[in-house]
Amino acid sequence: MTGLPPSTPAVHVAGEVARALADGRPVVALESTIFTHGLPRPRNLAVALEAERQLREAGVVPATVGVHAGVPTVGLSTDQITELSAADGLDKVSLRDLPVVAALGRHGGTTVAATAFLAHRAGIRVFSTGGLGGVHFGASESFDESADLTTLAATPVTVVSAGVKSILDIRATLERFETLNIPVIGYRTRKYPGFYVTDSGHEVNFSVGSPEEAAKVIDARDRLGLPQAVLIANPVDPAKQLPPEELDGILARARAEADRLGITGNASTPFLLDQIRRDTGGRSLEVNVEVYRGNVRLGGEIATALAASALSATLAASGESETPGAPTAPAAQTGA
Ligand code: PSU
Ligand code: MN
Repeated sequence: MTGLPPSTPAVHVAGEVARALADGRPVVALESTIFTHGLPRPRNLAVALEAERQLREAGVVPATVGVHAGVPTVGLSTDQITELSAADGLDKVSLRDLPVVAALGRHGGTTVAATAFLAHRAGIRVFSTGGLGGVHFGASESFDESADLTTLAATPVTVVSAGVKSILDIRATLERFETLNIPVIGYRTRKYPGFYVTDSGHEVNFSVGSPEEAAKVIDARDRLGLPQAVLIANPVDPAKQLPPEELDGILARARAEADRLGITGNASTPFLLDQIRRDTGGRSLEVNVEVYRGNVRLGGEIATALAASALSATLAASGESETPGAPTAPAAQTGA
């Protein structure tokens, strides 16, 4: 693969996404690490395409974000998603990797950090993912803390997740969110979700009860000119979680195996998740998919509420009257 010709835009925004944003219709960004590094094949592709379909059916334009042949892309095509989900040796691209992978013309799956950056740059306000990066156990010695944290402190998007990756030090991560001025808001709960389980055992200080209420918080953040992301923590349905009483044992066994094999750094997440999947006979994978579905749904609802509130603000400013509660998003365009 060669480098980019000088005329190539730094970021490619798909036509469908650009048109929706220009029209004020709802758009939700989706990350690609989830299908390039997070989920096993062939389920990864099915989940990536299902998320896009789910959004379209709700009248929301999906914008899957990734790097294709060196082009940071907001709104990968179905062919590109298919190609990235099957590619071997593809890079996991956090924000610091973005210029390198772009310059070298490589393919990459973007993490929460890189996806949030690209989504915001394209003008997308809402991003749905599974679990965020955060503070690893032993970080006070290893310094292993995800760049998701510092990036979210400087990127005013909204990220819907089911908490942080299950293998992380959740208490320490919540402390870092506080230090970095990143609001963490439970969706209809004050219990911070634990990704595979509804309740991590940690509390957050606020909750919102509806997509409209979440949209109000986001609008307030924007009016204040604050640069931080708003995190919406959306727990998995309790009926679909992993048995909470089994989780500690599952995590401890996965960690012990990683220690035994000396697996560290960014190889540790894929290894641990795979261990957890084997240990649970595949149940963790089903929960992971369910968690993502719930976050995609809620992201779509929040994006729709934000689009409606922007529309009513525009109507109010132009002196036109607005039918209370009426604005609905026009159907999504399905063309590329
Ligand atoms: N959640 C998972 N698997 C993953 C990730 C999250 O269940 O692979 C990815 C996300 O893209 C997140 C990234 O942004 O891991 C964080 O990785 P790191 O800790 O290396 O920054
Ligand atoms: Mn790390």
